Amino acid sequence: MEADLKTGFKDKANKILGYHPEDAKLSKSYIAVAFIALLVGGFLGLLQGLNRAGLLELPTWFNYYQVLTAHGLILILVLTAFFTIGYFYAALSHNLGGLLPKVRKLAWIGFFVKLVGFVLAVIPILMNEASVMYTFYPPMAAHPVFYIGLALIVVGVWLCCIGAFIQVANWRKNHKGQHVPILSYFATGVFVLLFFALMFVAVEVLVMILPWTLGWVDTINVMVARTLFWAFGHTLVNIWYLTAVSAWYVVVPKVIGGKRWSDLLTRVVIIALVIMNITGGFHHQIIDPGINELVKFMHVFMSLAIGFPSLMTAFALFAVFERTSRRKGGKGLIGWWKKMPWGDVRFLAPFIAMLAFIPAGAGGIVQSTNQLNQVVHNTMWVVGHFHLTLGMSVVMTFFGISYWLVPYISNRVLTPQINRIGVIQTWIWTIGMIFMSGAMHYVGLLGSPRRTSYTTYGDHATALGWDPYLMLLAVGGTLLIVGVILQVYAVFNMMFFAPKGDTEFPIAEEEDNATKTPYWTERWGLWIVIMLIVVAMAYVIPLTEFIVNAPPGSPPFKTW
Ligand code: HEM
Ligand SMILES: [Cu+2]
Repeated sequence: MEADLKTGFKDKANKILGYHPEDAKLSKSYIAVAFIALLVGGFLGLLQGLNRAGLLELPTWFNYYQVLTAHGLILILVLTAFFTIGYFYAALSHNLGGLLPKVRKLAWIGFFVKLVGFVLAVIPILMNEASVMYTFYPPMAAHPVFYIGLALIVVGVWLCCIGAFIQVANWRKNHKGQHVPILSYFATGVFVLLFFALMFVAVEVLVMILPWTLGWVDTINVMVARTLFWAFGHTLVNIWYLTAVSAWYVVVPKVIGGKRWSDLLTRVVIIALVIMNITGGFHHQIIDPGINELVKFMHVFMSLAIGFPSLMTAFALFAVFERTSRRKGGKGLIGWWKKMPWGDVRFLAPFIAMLAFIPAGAGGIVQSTNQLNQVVHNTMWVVGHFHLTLGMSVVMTFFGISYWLVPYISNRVLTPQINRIGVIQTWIWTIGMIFMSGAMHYVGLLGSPRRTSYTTYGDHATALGWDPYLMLLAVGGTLLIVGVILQVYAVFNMMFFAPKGDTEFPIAEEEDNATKTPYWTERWGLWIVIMLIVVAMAYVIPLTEFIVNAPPGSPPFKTW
């Protein structure tokens, strides 16, 4: 009887919190994989960092390029995909009254398909049959099993996209005339982008690379393959960004006890990012030959256009900080600064992540500029750039999310001890990344190439001049691995050992006097059509050109 009462009470509490045990299990599995990936990928990163500083020679059976391919793949594909899906599925479940059974099933099938795909991709890497880096540019060719693994990962993510679409469509059918709750609206944007971006890479892998590595065709069109890769890869970058931004807009204001900034502006930012995203791919191919300058210019324009919603975001977020702290009595020009909860990791981590996005975004503008790109292209600068954007802005936001999401899906609470570990972790990660990414940027300007195992080029003076910076890189990397260990410890502690209890899913309310968001923001069909038109504008002409005036195709090469 008492037990009945207890479970009855618990059910009610769960309803209020929107916590569904079956859905929580799904998210927990996704998040667990993400953080195991962080642990493994982080250690591989450390090996690279130590190697680049000349401190560690890697064995022939696990050489630098195997490590590098695995590091890139594990952190770029596994960590981010599993975290994003675990996080947004928790949001969909919480917002939309629990996942539909078939949606949950799709996400589970997707989970295992991705894991199988990942194992298939890793085996050839370990056997030294796939040192093609995570970009797998032809004409470098790996063992076909590597690409079969990648294709399965694509299918697994697609299943999760479809699941999300079914869930949102079902809710909309039952809630005619209502706005999709804001985090689910973000999720919709992210899954729409993923769904379409993956088509490019699916065509690249299934139609071009697999037949070529299986020997069914002799040659491959390298330009088409690279272009398809970056139409996907560039979009993926913005998918990470949009995921982080969702927490900045919706969660952080709640954590600091404030209100959300304009709902309309938030939704417009999402729409803008969805429409303008895919079309920036050529900024990764800015010095590739055979692409008309006008087309390159258009892609650069579209890349920079994304700066606009980013500036709107920056404005909105700082306005929220200021308003909230003034309400709490913060005075003067910067007095509000003191009222922020600096000791709360759920605020501190995403806040520093946001700050990091300022230099990170500036570096991105440098790289999108043709002349400046010539200076930094394929140097360590680029590696510094994406450790700042992805490794800092995005991943540290994910860390910040983990301190409430993991307790929420585990039905446990964040203890002061774990919060303290989180705060320490945040500072270690920040300092480590400043060292590592700073050193990478600078040594890149001095000419040190990316994706190159340690060498002094026969004690050439220029190469010797890189050494002090590469040493700083290794120092940063060592701090980061301490950060990785703390973070992974915190996540698994919160998942399995923290005290039981209910944790809130933090979603900020709108301001009391907020104007009503017009219903046109819900017209996803229209946004997708506009997106496809913009994509066609950017890609139809160059791809036709590459195919009609194709350069000689290339046979596969094993360059390692
Ligand atoms: C312990 C923390 C980390 C360390 C010490 C580390 C170190 C490194 C180093 C030294 C490289 C370089 C090399 C080269 O071009 O030769 C590299 C590449 C890379 N890192 Fe990290 N990293 C860490 C964390 C991360 C994280 C969290 C992410 C993303 C979520 C990430 C993503 C990448 C990617 C995508 C590459 C490029 C691989 C390629 O060029 O093929 N890293 N990392
Ligand atoms: Cu890009």
